[in-house]
Amino acid sequence: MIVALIDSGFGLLPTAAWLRRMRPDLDLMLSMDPECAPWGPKPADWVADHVVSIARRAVDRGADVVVLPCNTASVTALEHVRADLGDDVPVVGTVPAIKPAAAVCKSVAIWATAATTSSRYQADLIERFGNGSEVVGVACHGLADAIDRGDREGADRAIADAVARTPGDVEGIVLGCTHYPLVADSIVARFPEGVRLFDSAEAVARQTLRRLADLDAAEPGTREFDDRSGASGRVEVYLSGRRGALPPGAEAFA
Ligand code: DGN
Repeated sequence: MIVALIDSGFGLLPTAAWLRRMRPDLDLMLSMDPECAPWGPKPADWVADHVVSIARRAVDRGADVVVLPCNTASVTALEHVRADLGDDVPVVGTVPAIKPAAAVCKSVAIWATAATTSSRYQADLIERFGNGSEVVGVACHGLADAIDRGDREGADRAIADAVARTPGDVEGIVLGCTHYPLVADSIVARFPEGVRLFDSAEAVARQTLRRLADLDAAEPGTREFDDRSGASGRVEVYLSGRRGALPPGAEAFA
């Protein structure tokens, strides 16, 4: 079975790492988009069309399941991708981890792209799962982009700017952009009194495995389940654009 993960850039890595840890035999197809990243500031219609076409290409290349380990893509494109691919290909989206955060923290900040913090979807999640806690959205301008470019100073500036707009008594930060776990240490270092971070990567990986199991149960034996007795699955990386290589400086976050 092949699992395709689609994000503008390195945000898909934490979910890929969980999948790899839990099911090392799975084949992974990682689609990143250095040519058009970041998606956060782009119009929602553009992101939806763009993500639909990347998902379609992944299925043409053999993906059995499509995962959007990207909040921006999930709030803007998830339903479009599901409608486009139909019932045969499960599509797994990402939801900011508001529920687990609000269950244990009285003051919560959701750090995410402007597309996510301003979405109706996020407002609904706060309403449903806020649990009476103080929950505020903080748009982190330029942070995902700095991470993709391996720009540590730019990432530190974007983090400092987000800290300045985060309530001083915050107990938990929801990493509502899948890029941000890659700079978790730098975020925690800004809160000397301590703060808890919550992200969705493990939950998205678990949901993906549930959908794979559903597929296998619905059509036993019709898909190739790679049984290479403990051998690692293949990891294929697709990058958009003419650069054809990891963004400059990317190794700084490796
Ligand atoms: N990783 C994406 C997210 O979770 O929202 C960020 C997308 C972007 O391009 N800024």
